[in-house]
Amino acid sequence: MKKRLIVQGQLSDAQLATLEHLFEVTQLSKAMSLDAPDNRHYLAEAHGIIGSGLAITPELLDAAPKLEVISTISVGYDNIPVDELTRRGIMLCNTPDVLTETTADTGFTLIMATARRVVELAEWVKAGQWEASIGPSLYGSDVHGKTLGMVGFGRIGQAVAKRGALGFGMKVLYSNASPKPAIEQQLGATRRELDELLAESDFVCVTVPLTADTERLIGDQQFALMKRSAIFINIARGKVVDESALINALENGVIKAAGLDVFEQEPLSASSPLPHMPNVVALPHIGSATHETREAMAQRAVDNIRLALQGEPPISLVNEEVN
Ligand code: 8YV
Repeated sequence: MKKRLIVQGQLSDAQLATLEHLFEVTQLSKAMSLDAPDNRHYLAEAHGIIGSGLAITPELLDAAPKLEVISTISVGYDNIPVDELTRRGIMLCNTPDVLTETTADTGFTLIMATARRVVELAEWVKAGQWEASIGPSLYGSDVHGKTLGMVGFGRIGQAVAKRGALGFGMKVLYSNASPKPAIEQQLGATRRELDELLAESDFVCVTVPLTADTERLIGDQQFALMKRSAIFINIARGKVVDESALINALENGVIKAAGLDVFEQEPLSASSPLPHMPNVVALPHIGSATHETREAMAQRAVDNIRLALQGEPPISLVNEEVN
């Protein structure tokens, strides 16, 4: 008998066909909660779940006693209780590597867009105010040659730093739990304590995963350490930052500007002042959202779940102790 799986995310027709060939597939809309009463019978029989933004809780796992693997179409898995999965012998697979360069491109887009005030100026042009938009009050800041402080220096952090150091001649500082000697040498980067990095950087770019240790890592105290000319970039998770402290810092000139792809609450609440601030560029969490990369992420997730359910090692297994 074919194993059963639930799909709750964007797969191409070919990817879906691969899975349907091997498994009994149930597709659920993203709008529908996985453990809604109508879905309980699918959960009860499911051996695998594949999707993005999956809301996984211990209660949902209780309702899915046959579950062997969850394959998330994302590199981050802060929405999934990994320890709980491990305890139950359920594999968790994610999609690292394939989104690194695209997400780093997004980070650099935000660096450039905030520094050169691209969105603000484009609005002036759109409004037919060309003349008004070219005075010194709307000049930007240079990016090349400045100091880029990376908070977190994993795959994505290093890829942003490469762009800065090799493409823009930036001096790179990084804070990370462990030193990264090879890339330090390649980029001439220096590891710093977080406080020192914040004080010295012109651009502070956050790429740490959201964990109990990094939740609200950046708050009032940290913004106060930054230069008043500092530009703050977040392409990690909104909850790494105390968002009211960020709003306060932007409103009161504690820092100059922010480029944000992620927010404490997503979708961003309509009452948030952030997207309306002239010194903010706010994006709707599109770090990895290109056709090529989303396709590659979905393919990785399909390969992971296929291998896991066929008893072979998946390509990217988060909780290796389960296998
Ligand atoms: C995802 C992301 O696409 O991979 C991640 O962790 O943040 C994005 O690339 C997003 O989480 C939607 O699933």
